[in-house]
Amino acid sequence: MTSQQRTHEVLSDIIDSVNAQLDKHGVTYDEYRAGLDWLIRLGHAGEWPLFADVFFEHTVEAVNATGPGSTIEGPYYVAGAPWLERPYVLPQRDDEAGDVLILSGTVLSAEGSPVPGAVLDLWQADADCLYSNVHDGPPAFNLRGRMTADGNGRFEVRTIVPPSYHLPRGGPVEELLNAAGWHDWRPGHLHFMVSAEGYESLTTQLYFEGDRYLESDIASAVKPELILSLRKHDDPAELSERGLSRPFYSTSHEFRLTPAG
Ligand code: MBD
Ligand code: FE
Repeated sequence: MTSQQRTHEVLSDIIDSVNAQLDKHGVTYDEYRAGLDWLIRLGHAGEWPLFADVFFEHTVEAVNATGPGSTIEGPYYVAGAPWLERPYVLPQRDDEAGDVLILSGTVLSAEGSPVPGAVLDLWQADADCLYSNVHDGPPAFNLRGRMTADGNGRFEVRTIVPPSYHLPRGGPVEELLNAAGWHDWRPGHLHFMVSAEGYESLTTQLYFEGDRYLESDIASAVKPELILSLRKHDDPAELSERGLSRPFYSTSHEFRLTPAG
Protein backbone atom coordinates (compact mmCIF):
# COMPACT_ATOMS: atom_id res chain seq x y z
CA MET A 1 0.00 0.00 0.00
CA THR A 2 1.32 3.46 -0.85
CA SER A 3 1.35 6.13 1.79
CA GLN A 4 -1.34 7.97 -0.16
CA GLN A 5 -3.60 4.88 -0.06
CA ARG A 6 -2.91 4.49 3.65
CA THR A 7 -3.74 8.16 4.29
CA HIS A 8 -6.90 7.83 2.18
CA GLU A 9 -8.10 4.78 4.11
CA VAL A 10 -7.40 6.00 7.64
CA LEU A 11 -8.56 9.56 7.01
CA SER A 12 -11.80 8.48 5.28
CA ASP A 13 -12.71 6.34 8.27
CA ILE A 14 -11.90 9.06 10.81
CA ILE A 15 -13.94 11.64 8.86
CA ASP A 16 -16.84 9.18 8.44
CA SER A 17 -16.77 8.37 12.18
CA VAL A 18 -16.93 12.04 13.14
CA ASN A 19 -19.73 12.74 10.66
CA ALA A 20 -21.72 9.77 11.96
CA GLN A 21 -21.56 11.16 15.51
CA LEU A 22 -22.52 14.69 14.42
CA ASP A 23 -25.55 13.14 12.72
CA LYS A 24 -26.45 10.77 15.54
CA HIS A 25 -26.43 13.56 18.13
CA GLY A 26 -28.09 16.19 15.93
CA VAL A 27 -25.25 18.63 16.57
CA THR A 28 -26.42 22.23 16.17
CA TYR A 29 -24.63 25.10 14.42
CA ASP A 30 -23.97 26.70 17.80
CA GLU A 31 -22.32 23.52 19.03
CA TYR A 32 -20.34 23.10 15.83
CA ARG A 33 -19.01 26.66 16.02
CA ALA A 34 -18.23 26.35 19.73
CA GLY A 35 -16.31 23.17 18.98
CA LEU A 36 -14.29 24.83 16.24
CA ASP A 37 -13.58 27.80 18.47
CA TRP A 38 -12.33 25.40 21.16
CA LEU A 39 -10.04 23.61 18.69
CA ILE A 40 -8.51 26.95 17.67
CA ARG A 41 -7.89 27.86 21.30
CA LEU A 42 -6.44 24.39 21.92
CA GLY A 43 -3.80 25.10 19.29
CA HIS A 44 -3.07 28.63 20.51
CA ALA A 45 -2.55 27.31 24.03
CA GLY A 46 -0.14 24.64 22.79
CA GLU A 47 -2.31 21.90 24.33
CA TRP A 48 -2.67 19.62 21.28
CA PRO A 49 -0.08 17.14 22.65
CA LEU A 50 -1.85 17.08 26.03
CA PHE A 51 -5.28 16.57 24.48
CA ALA A 52 -4.13 13.89 22.03
CA ASP A 53 -2.08 11.94 24.57
CA VAL A 54 -4.85 11.97 27.17
CA PHE A 55 -7.60 10.77 24.84
CA PHE A 56 -5.93 8.87 21.99
CA GLU A 57 -2.36 7.80 22.70
CA HIS A 58 -3.50 4.73 24.66
CA THR A 59 -5.01 3.25 21.50
CA VAL A 60 -1.89 3.81 19.41
CA GLU A 61 0.16 2.36 22.25
CA ALA A 62 -2.02 -0.76 22.47
CA VAL A 63 -1.89 -1.29 18.71
CA ASN A 64 1.91 -1.07 18.69
CA ALA A 65 2.85 -2.72 22.00
CA THR A 66 5.21 -5.66 21.54
CA GLY A 67 4.43 -7.19 24.95
CA PRO A 68 3.08 -6.42 28.40
CA GLY A 69 4.64 -3.76 30.59
CA SER A 70 4.47 -0.75 28.30
CA THR A 71 2.15 2.24 28.36
CA ILE A 72 1.91 5.73 26.89
CA GLU A 73 4.70 8.33 26.88
CA GLY A 74 2.42 11.29 27.50
CA PRO A 75 3.18 14.90 26.53
CA TYR A 76 6.05 15.79 28.85
CA TYR A 77 9.13 13.77 27.96
CA VAL A 78 12.17 16.02 27.43
CA ALA A 79 15.32 14.63 25.82
CA GLY A 80 18.73 15.40 27.25
CA ALA A 81 18.08 14.89 30.97
CA PRO A 82 21.26 14.89 33.11
CA TRP A 83 23.24 11.67 33.51
CA LEU A 84 23.22 10.75 37.20
CA GLU A 85 26.08 9.36 39.27
CA ARG A 86 25.76 6.49 41.73
CA PRO A 87 24.16 6.40 44.23
CA TYR A 88 21.37 7.64 41.96
CA VAL A 89 19.23 10.48 43.26
CA LEU A 90 16.81 12.18 40.87
CA PRO A 91 17.68 15.92 40.70
CA GLN A 92 15.45 17.77 43.18
CA ARG A 93 15.23 20.86 45.36
CA ASP A 94 16.61 20.72 48.92
CA ASP A 95 13.06 20.99 50.22
CA GLU A 96 11.36 18.95 47.48
CA ALA A 97 7.82 18.16 48.70
CA GLY A 98 6.84 14.53 49.03
CA ASP A 99 7.78 11.30 50.79
CA VAL A 100 11.16 9.80 49.97
CA LEU A 101 10.95 6.82 47.59
CA ILE A 102 13.73 4.31 46.97
CA LEU A 103 12.96 2.49 43.75
CA SER A 104 15.08 -0.49 42.87
CA GLY A 105 14.74 -2.97 40.09
CA THR A 106 16.14 -4.95 37.24
CA VAL A 107 16.13 -4.65 33.49
CA LEU A 108 15.59 -8.09 31.97
CA SER A 109 15.27 -9.54 28.51
CA ALA A 110 12.02 -11.24 27.49
CA GLU A 111 13.54 -14.59 28.53
CA GLY A 112 14.45 -13.20 31.94
CA SER A 113 18.21 -12.70 31.63
CA PRO A 114 19.63 -9.41 32.96
CA VAL A 115 20.46 -6.61 30.51
CA PRO A 116 23.71 -5.09 31.82
CA GLY A 117 24.18 -1.39 31.21
CA ALA A 118 20.60 -0.71 30.13
CA VAL A 119 19.79 3.00 30.18
CA LEU A 120 16.82 4.26 32.22
CA ASP A 121 15.49 7.74 31.48
CA LEU A 122 13.14 8.71 34.34
CA TRP A 123 10.86 11.76 34.60
CA GLN A 124 8.01 12.74 36.90
CA ALA A 125 5.91 15.69 38.06
CA ASP A 126 6.57 17.38 41.39
CA ALA A 127 4.03 17.36 44.24
CA ASP A 128 2.25 20.34 42.61
CA CYS A 129 1.76 18.37 39.37
CA LEU A 130 4.32 20.46 37.51
CA TYR A 131 6.89 19.02 35.07
CA SER A 132 10.26 20.77 34.83
CA ASN A 133 11.23 22.22 31.43
CA VAL A 134 7.52 22.36 30.56
CA HIS A 135 5.70 24.24 33.32
CA ASP A 136 6.74 27.34 35.22
CA GLY A 137 8.05 26.66 38.72
CA PRO A 138 10.48 23.77 38.98
CA PRO A 139 14.16 24.35 38.12
CA ALA A 140 15.50 22.96 34.81
CA PHE A 141 15.53 19.15 34.73
CA ASN A 142 14.07 18.88 38.25
CA LEU A 143 12.91 15.25 38.73
CA ARG A 144 14.41 14.17 35.42
CA GLY A 145 17.49 12.02 34.97
CA ARG A 146 19.24 9.24 33.11
CA MET A 147 21.04 6.34 34.73
CA THR A 148 22.42 2.94 33.80
CA ALA A 149 21.70 -0.48 35.19
CA ASP A 150 24.77 -2.29 36.59
CA GLY A 151 26.41 -5.47 35.27
CA ASN A 152 23.48 -7.51 36.59
CA GLY A 153 20.84 -5.25 35.06
CA ARG A 154 20.11 -3.78 38.49
CA PHE A 155 19.56 -0.17 39.54
CA GLU A 156 18.43 1.81 42.58
CA VAL A 157 17.31 5.44 42.58
CA ARG A 158 16.03 7.82 45.23
CA THR A 159 13.21 10.20 44.38
CA ILE A 160 9.82 11.24 45.84
CA VAL A 161 6.55 9.31 45.85
CA PRO A 162 4.41 11.02 43.20
CA PRO A 163 0.99 11.96 44.62
CA SER A 164 -2.17 11.71 42.48
CA TYR A 165 -1.71 13.95 39.46
CA HIS A 166 -4.11 16.44 37.92
CA LEU A 167 -3.77 17.74 34.36
CA PRO A 168 -2.72 21.37 33.84
CA ARG A 169 -5.55 23.70 34.84
CA GLY A 170 -6.75 26.93 33.27
CA GLY A 171 -6.42 25.95 29.60
CA PRO A 172 -8.69 24.52 26.90
CA VAL A 173 -8.23 20.89 27.99
CA GLU A 174 -9.43 21.74 31.49
CA GLU A 175 -12.30 23.69 29.94
CA LEU A 176 -13.33 20.61 27.95
CA LEU A 177 -13.21 18.36 31.02
CA ASN A 178 -15.29 20.83 33.04
CA ALA A 179 -17.81 21.23 30.22
CA ALA A 180 -18.34 17.45 30.15
CA GLY A 181 -18.29 17.03 33.94
CA TRP A 182 -15.18 14.82 33.89
CA HIS A 183 -12.41 14.88 36.48
CA ASP A 184 -8.85 15.83 35.51
CA TRP A 185 -6.90 13.22 37.47
CA ARG A 186 -4.37 10.53 36.77
CA PRO A 187 -2.90 8.27 39.43
CA GLY A 188 0.54 9.44 40.58
CA HIS A 189 3.15 7.99 38.25
CA LEU A 190 6.80 7.71 37.29
CA HIS A 191 7.62 7.81 33.57
CA PHE A 192 10.39 5.64 32.09
CA MET A 193 12.11 5.12 28.79
CA VAL A 194 14.35 2.06 29.07
CA SER A 195 16.77 1.24 26.28
CA ALA A 196 19.67 -1.08 25.50
CA GLU A 197 21.59 -2.15 22.43
CA GLY A 198 19.78 -4.95 20.60
CA TYR A 199 16.37 -4.31 22.25
CA GLU A 200 13.27 -2.30 21.44
CA SER A 201 13.17 0.67 23.74
CA LEU A 202 10.43 0.43 26.35
CA THR A 203 8.26 3.41 27.27
CA THR A 204 6.20 2.93 30.40
CA GLN A 205 4.93 4.34 33.69
CA LEU A 206 4.78 2.96 37.23
CA TYR A 207 1.84 3.51 39.58
CA PHE A 208 1.28 2.87 43.28
CA GLU A 209 -1.26 0.76 45.12
CA GLY A 210 -3.86 2.75 47.02
CA ASP A 211 -3.95 5.71 44.63
CA ARG A 212 -7.59 6.69 44.26
CA TYR A 213 -7.36 7.17 40.48
CA LEU A 214 -5.98 3.77 39.44
CA GLU A 215 -9.42 2.75 38.14
CA SER A 216 -10.33 6.07 36.56
CA ASP A 217 -7.15 7.44 34.94
CA ILE A 218 -8.31 10.23 32.60
CA ALA A 219 -5.55 9.07 30.19
CA SER A 220 -6.58 5.36 30.27
CA ALA A 221 -2.94 4.33 30.73
CA VAL A 222 -2.95 2.06 33.82
CA LYS A 223 -2.17 -1.65 33.47
CA PRO A 224 -2.19 -4.06 36.42
CA GLU A 225 1.44 -5.12 35.93
CA LEU A 226 2.53 -1.49 36.42
CA ILE A 227 0.99 -1.02 39.90
CA LEU A 228 3.59 -1.33 42.67
CA SER A 229 3.11 -1.68 46.41
CA LEU A 230 5.05 0.64 48.69
CA ARG A 231 6.78 -0.56 51.82
CA LYS A 232 7.17 1.98 54.61
CA HIS A 233 10.48 2.18 56.48
CA ASP A 234 10.57 4.00 59.82
CA ASP A 235 13.22 2.10 61.78
CA PRO A 236 15.58 4.85 63.10
CA ALA A 237 18.67 2.69 62.50
CA GLU A 238 17.69 2.15 58.86
CA LEU A 239 16.95 5.85 58.42
CA SER A 240 20.34 6.94 59.78
CA GLU A 241 22.06 4.31 57.65
CA ARG A 242 20.47 6.02 54.64
CA GLY A 243 21.19 9.51 55.99
CA LEU A 244 17.45 10.27 56.08
CA SER A 245 15.64 12.19 58.81
CA ARG A 246 12.11 11.02 57.98
CA PRO A 247 10.44 7.71 57.06
CA PHE A 248 10.81 6.56 53.48
CA TYR A 249 9.08 4.16 51.13
CA SER A 250 10.57 1.48 48.92
CA THR A 251 9.43 -0.65 46.04
CA SER A 252 10.91 -2.51 43.10
CA HIS A 253 10.07 -3.38 39.53
CA GLU A 254 11.34 -5.58 36.71
CA PHE A 255 11.40 -4.01 33.26
CA ARG A 256 11.32 -6.50 30.39
CA LEU A 257 12.77 -5.58 27.01
CA THR A 258 11.87 -7.33 23.76
CA PRO A 259 14.61 -8.03 21.22
CA ALA A 260 14.95 -5.50 18.41
CA GLY A 261 13.30 -6.72 15.27
C1 MBD B 1 0.73 13.54 32.00
O1 MBD B 1 1.64 13.80 32.96
C2 MBD B 1 0.72 12.31 31.49
O2 MBD B 1 1.61 11.43 31.95
C3 MBD B 1 -0.20 11.96 30.51
C4 MBD B 1 -0.20 10.60 29.95
C5 MBD B 1 -1.10 12.89 30.05
C6 MBD B 1 -1.08 14.15 30.57
C7 MBD B 1 -0.17 14.49 31.54
FE1 FE C 1 2.88 12.23 33.41
